[in-house]
Amino acid sequence: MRKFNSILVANRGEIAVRVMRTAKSLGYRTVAVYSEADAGAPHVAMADEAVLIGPAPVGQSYLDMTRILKAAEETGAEAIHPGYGFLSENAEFARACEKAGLVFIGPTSEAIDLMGNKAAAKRRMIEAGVPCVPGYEDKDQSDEAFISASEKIGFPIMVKAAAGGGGRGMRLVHAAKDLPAALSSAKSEALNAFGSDELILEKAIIEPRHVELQVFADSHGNVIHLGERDCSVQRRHQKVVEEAPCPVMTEELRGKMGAAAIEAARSIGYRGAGTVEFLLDAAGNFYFLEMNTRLQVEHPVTELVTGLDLVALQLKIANDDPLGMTQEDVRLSGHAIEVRLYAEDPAQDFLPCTGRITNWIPAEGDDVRFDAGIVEGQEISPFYDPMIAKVIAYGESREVARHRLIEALKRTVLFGLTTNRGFLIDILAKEKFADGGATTAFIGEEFTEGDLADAVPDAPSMAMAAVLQYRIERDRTLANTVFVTEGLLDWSNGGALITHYAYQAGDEKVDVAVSPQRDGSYLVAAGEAELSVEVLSQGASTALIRVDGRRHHVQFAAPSDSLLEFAESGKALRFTNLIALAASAEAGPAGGRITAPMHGTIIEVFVSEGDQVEPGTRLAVLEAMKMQHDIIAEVPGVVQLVAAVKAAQVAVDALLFEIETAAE
Ligand code: MV4
Repeated sequence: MRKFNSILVANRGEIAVRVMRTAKSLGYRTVAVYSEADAGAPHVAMADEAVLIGPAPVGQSYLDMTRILKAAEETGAEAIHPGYGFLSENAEFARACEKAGLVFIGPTSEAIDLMGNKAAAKRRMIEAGVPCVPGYEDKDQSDEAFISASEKIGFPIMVKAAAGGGGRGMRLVHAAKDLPAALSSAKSEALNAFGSDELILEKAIIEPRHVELQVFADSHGNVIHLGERDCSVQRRHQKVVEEAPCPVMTEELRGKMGAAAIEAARSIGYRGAGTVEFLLDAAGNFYFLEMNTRLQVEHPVTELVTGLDLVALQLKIANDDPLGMTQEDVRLSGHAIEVRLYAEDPAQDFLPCTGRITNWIPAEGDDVRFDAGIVEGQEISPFYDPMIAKVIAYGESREVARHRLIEALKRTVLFGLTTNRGFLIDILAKEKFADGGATTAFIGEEFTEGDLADAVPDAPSMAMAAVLQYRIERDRTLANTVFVTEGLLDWSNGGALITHYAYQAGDEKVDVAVSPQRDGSYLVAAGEAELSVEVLSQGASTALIRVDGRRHHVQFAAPSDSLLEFAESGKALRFTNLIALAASAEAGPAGGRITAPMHGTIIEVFVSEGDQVEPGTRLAVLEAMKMQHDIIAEVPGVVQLVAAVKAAQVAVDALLFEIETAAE
């Protein structure tokens, strides 16, 4: 008999979907919890039961233990899987589950507490003989204690928040004279961010790799590792690319790191899935950094190289069953690489982007896996992490996996908002990455601001965009016409008709003139250039187009009369026909739901929830197409929802405000 037969997943997005996939396949009843913003989300549709736990903000929904425990009680759920983030590493939540008679699918609250403090964790790991970075992690937090420790450690030194993670409260100090200032600023940042100003010191490892070992421990004393993941490619302490195995791993080093990771888990009586993070230096020395007491975002690369289902293993352990396998049973084969596809704008310092995903056709294949928590038409809201999907490719070799991943990213249809897709392709294509030489310094070294800036469209792209816009308009017009003679589709009796489009290209406005030819091709004048364009095939969102003899596989979407979204090889361009835009500028949408009229950046927000507004009240300013646009209330009422966030990127049609009109 199993200890539990129903599982509440206390999470959202791709990880909630991922956990339920395995739970369902093993015959568990699944319960989703969701916020008002997620009513249409796939994790809700997928679950056997779903409970609305509150409004969009996480403090009132996914982070609210009381509401989640109440949902479990109401639905009779017997176990809770926390996913990652939210309550997954919250010892208090693990305790509360236990107290409520629920199985928490994760480690004990004691293990979470211990690993939640870097100083305590390091002291235990040193005791257990796990290699740690030389440093200082004692209770004495006086400047004198830190200064005298720094003399023994030697510079450069990393100052880190004991309660922290993700680089917050972290300072790199090169010389003794800079230490006191770094200590005081790190203390106040740590206190602010984590509610504790406890610090540790570590010798700074130069250009390390981030290599983490996946471990599993059951309640019968069995501990195994499933090899490593290299997560060195990060941006501001956010992982961007993860892979297994690590490109510079050897059998011997894996044996040593694996033994250290197993010892780390065994020495604290760990149970469940855990990840032991190490820094690996250029000489092959490795140092324990911290242990994550949850299933990680990047677990799929381990699944692909081991052939194991990590969520299934978690469920087995939570049922108090033995792992049923030994270290010798773990076989690593091939290579897997994962990238995190985000709704964010690399050209605007990676600002998150909110709005609707209007087109989403993932290029799935045998060795390509998409872990997505979104469906076409869904809104990426400002309330949660803007990750769209994880894209993971497997190959017999690293090179095969890398090329499969690039192709999958290129062939995926994705429109509606700005994403980091082009940036991901650029990373995967860099020689340094292809050679397996990327360390934690990779992105900083390989990408300048210029590399990340918006590409200025070239003449062939403008020509293809204009022809596509022309054909979409033509087909719409013809749909209302009774008789069509094939050969006359593009041809009027009076001779060639020329249709003009005006596109913004960098700082310039370019006139693009499309003239259909008798043979079905198009002659296009784009600024100074003259091009011959043939549409060889055209589907709903893809086309094969020949421009001056060169073939282009492109993707497109036309969400409105003026806008054509266009992508080639994963590089997205947005063509707004300024002529059509001017014509439609007056006809704004009426009513209480205020959406963004075009893609842009919110410069200012003037109202808060509960404010009374009148027709004409300025709600916000949107900067788009190098101009500022006032967002104006059109009905009197009370502001019910403010989704517009100052400095945030928004896509066309993204919800900005909801105004409840006064009752009659
Ligand atoms: C370090 C380090 C060098 N030496 N500690 C960054 C976040 C946190 N997880 C640990 N981090 C680092 N700790 C010592 N003693 C360099 C980093 C680091 C880093 C680590 C992993 C991946 C990317 C990184 C980027 C910058 C710095």
